[in-house]
Amino acid sequence: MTTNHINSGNTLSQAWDIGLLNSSFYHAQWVGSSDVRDIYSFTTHQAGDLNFWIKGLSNNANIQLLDDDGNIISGSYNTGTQTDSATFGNLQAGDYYIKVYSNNPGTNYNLGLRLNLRDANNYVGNAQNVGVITEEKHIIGSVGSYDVRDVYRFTTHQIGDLV
Ligand SMILES: [Ca+2]
Ligand SMILES: [Ca+2]
Ligand SMILES: [Ca+2]
Repeated sequence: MTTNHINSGNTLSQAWDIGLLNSSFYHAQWVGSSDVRDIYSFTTHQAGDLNFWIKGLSNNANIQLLDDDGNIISGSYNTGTQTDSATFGNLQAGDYYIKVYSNNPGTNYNLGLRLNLRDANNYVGNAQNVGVITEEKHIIGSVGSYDVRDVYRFTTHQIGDLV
């Protein structure tokens, strides 16, 4: 555990830059009376569901998600040493801040961010529409750790065997 009190930003302009977030980020830090907030900045290039949290608390601290202008768009405010965790669905590509703060004597925290990309067609609701199938059709895509599934939707106008 680090007890470095000042090495993450105290203002938006001094935010600790995480850079491009395309999967997950973990960081251990401290906030409290001598360092009341830690602000991190990050960028996303694709829309996704962002889960963010702080855990391992010995005193209360809270976490907020801020937009590029510093407006609060989500947060978790549990009391005491409970983990604070929140999910912001369908966060659009852009620049954001995470703010961790505490007025208590101080606490270590383990910050976590996880972004599940919605990169095209990962859900039935945003399936890629292949259109009417009347003959053989080939579609090239990829799936993997950043893109765990691709969902396609198609229409048929006559009864047939799907192979
Ligand atoms: Ca700190
Ligand atoms: Ca700080
Ligand atoms: Ca809290």
